[in-house]
Amino acid sequence: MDSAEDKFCLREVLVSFKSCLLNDDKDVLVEHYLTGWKGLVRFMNTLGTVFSFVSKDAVTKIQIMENYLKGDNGERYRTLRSMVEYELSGNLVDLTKRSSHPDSGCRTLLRLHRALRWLQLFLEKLRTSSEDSKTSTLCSEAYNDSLANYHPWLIRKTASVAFFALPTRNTFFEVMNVGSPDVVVEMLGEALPYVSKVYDFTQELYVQRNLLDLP
Ligand code: 1Q0
Repeated sequence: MDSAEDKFCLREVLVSFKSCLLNDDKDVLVEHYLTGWKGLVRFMNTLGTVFSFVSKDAVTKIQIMENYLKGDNGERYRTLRSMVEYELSGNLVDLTKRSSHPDSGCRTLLRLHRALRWLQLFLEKLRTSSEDSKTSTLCSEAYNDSLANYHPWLIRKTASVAFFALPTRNTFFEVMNVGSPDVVVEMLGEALPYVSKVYDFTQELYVQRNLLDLP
């Protein structure tokens, strides 16, 4: 069994998103960004096997990014800005069709970035929800306003079925391992602005470099 220290705590995960902001929020450290994602995946794994198709894809993408970080050009992948500069200037990104660089850092990170928008919307809905709110509804609303726009019908359908397996709002709050519902709401209020900053910075960078539609 997990010891108390091993138990997932959402506060720590969200803090990773704070610690990945650099230079007055004008850059993001890839390593800490991935640490945040790994924590989220750990959380998702506690929700049951229904979500394993989601966590598998997230793990694959985290792994692709970690391999770049560990590779010969790892220093170029230290921040999002340096990754984008390096890959674009070296023609290492497939811009219209996946071909010679099907798993570029830019396209892989874009998938995580879109998922981060879902997370931001979902946690904000949880934070402001009433005690009797249905998590499946909150989750699917957040999904429909974000990730669903990039997913084909079959994934949308599978996701919408999986959402019914989500635990209740109270159980969710307990698994977060932060404290009473009031404390969770307070923690989310403090931590979510950091997730938003990371999201906004990435979005701006991708808009500037015209990278939002990478195949
Ligand atoms: C809490 C419930 C989790 C619900 C997650 C919502 C997303 C569901 C749909 C995801 C389908 C993923 C299947 C694969 C999709 C790929 O095709 C797609 C595109 O990639 P590619 O290479 O085919 O172009 N991949 C993605 O869009 C990336 C999806 C990654 C999703 C990661 C979501 C992880 C979220 C974890 C957070 C756990 C919950 C934290 C809440 C804390 C509150 C206690």
